[in-house]
Amino acid sequence: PFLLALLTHPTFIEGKCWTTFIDDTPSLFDLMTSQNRAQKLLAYLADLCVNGTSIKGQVGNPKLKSEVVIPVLKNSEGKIVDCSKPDPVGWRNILVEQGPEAFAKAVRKNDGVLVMDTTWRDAHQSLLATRVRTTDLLAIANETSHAMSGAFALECWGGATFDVAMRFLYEDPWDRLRKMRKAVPNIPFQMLLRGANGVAYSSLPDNAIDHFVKQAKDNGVDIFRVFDALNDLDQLKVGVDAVKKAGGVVEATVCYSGDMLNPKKKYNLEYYLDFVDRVVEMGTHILGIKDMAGTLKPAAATKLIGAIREKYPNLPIHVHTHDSAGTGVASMAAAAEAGADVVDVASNSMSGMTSQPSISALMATLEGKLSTGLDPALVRELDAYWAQMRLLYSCFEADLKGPDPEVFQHEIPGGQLTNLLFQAQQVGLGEQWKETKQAYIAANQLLGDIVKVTPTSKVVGDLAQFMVSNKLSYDDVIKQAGSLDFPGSVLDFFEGLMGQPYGGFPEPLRTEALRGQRKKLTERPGKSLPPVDFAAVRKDLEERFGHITECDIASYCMYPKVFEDYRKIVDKYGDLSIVPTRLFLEAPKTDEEFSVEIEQGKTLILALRAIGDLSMQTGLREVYFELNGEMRKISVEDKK
Ligand code: 3PY
Ligand code: ZN
Repeated sequence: PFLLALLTHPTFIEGKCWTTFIDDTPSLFDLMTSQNRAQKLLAYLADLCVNGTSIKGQVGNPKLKSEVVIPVLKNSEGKIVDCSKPDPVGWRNILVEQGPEAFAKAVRKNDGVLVMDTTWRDAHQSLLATRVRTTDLLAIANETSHAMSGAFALECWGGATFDVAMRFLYEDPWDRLRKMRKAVPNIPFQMLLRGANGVAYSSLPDNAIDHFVKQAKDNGVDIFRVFDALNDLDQLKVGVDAVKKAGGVVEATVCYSGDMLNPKKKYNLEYYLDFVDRVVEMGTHILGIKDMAGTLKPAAATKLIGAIREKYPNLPIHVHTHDSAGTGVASMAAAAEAGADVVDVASNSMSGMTSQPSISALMATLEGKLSTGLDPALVRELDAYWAQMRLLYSCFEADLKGPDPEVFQHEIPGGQLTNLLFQAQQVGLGEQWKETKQAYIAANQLLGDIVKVTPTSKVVGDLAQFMVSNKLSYDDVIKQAGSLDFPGSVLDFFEGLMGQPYGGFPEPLRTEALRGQRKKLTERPGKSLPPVDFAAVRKDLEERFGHITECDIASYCMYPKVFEDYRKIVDKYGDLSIVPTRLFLEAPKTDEEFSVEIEQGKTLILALRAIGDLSMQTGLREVYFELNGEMRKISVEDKK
């Protein structure tokens, strides 16, 4: 690339090159960098043309064929809102100026009910396999900062978005966070933190959690919803303490499981009230109630939130649900009327079923009773964008057809339900899907009716799939436990690597499954993990990858292999987050012109001109692009 930059430089072409020309012409290096970038981008596109998509989970191509249109926002009075800059007004101002305690007090004092919009995190995690890319969030950021300026928060980071960004979208999650923060300075950002697991699937050393949370806070996260997948308070505390140290808003969270209205169920009102007492002792700014499967029925919401509100009049309460059964709007309305300060919703086109309930439906339900502080017209206008995104990302849809109250029986969390359904659809959705749901119920009973959310929901799901593929009933598992080759996640759970379940582990199943080959932890796993030596990690990564930031170190500690693979992809293809989504997922048509802004003010005009024949000797094909008027040839291995 440097030689190309030199040879194409006008001074060189004119033959006026002098001996110190290279040293005196730093722009050559910029030119080299952009030519290098262009070359890497062409390498990605050429591979897409020859081998098709490499994005896991993609079935077919985006349904959206036209350019994405950014809606012009018109408020309820018919006035057009100027969205050329972000809105300066919002709840974040109180937080930044007065700190977390004052923010929490102001939230509690607010009349009406606030909403958190989950569209940028849980909604697409639950409906579109977490595949929404940074570029598509930034494209609507200014409009969002205006339309949602009265929102409690945007949930936009953490959960599965962290590893999916690197693993499947070839993006840096930290870069996403910084860019979103810059584009939306007025609305608080919330992330989902899996307690002592950070954003991973098992426990990390405590200092890795502290380090991760500090980077998250410094790069733009304001509010941390901290949960533990077994409601294990020791595990939860690791996350809570990390957020306190980093100066963030703590939303310590209880996971709602089962059905509180059913007296035969394990998790009842006493259980939740006791948990809340402990969380209040631990010190939290806000109480989170996380109904990850959507089994919190409206009457249960009234009872649970009503009881907590009575006991803790000053504690801000924030409720989360999934709309799998179709009861989400009613449950969130009931929660709000029982005294919740904040409830979770998503943009209409990104709501419903395994996602959060619809924002406009909730606002209409509460009309005349409780105000959300949002303009319904602006909220709807914003959704015109998300309707297009749903088509753009159609190739990741699990294609749910309607709400299904069967969730009250199987209790599968929203995100996992879409995942399991997607897998079942790939093999025809017949008997096997029914069997998987039945097996999930049996697996949960075998494991002791545990709280099911990442990562424990995976344990139940893995055991269910193991039972289906080996044709094992509940009784078969009990009888044959000593000789079955259980999935790794089940053994991890039995070992205690995910914490301690309420009511203890099921015996003798645990002992028989572990067969003395693994320990039985009685304390949280992080207690016995050696702390991370950050200096050594930095040295190792710098030797292998060159420039390394604190955020890179945090990524590596969370997901070593995923980070390494991601850096290799970036080395090969450059920063792919700048590529428009349709082009990222679908090969361009021959002679179709498209543009990519590789850096501010530097746009490449591209067209695919031809794909050559396969060379039998080399296994390569040549792909011809026109780039800013010049022909470029890229050789690609044909993997098909
Ligand atoms: C996650 O942990 O990613 C979740 O969304 C759990 O509900
Ligand atoms: Zn959720």
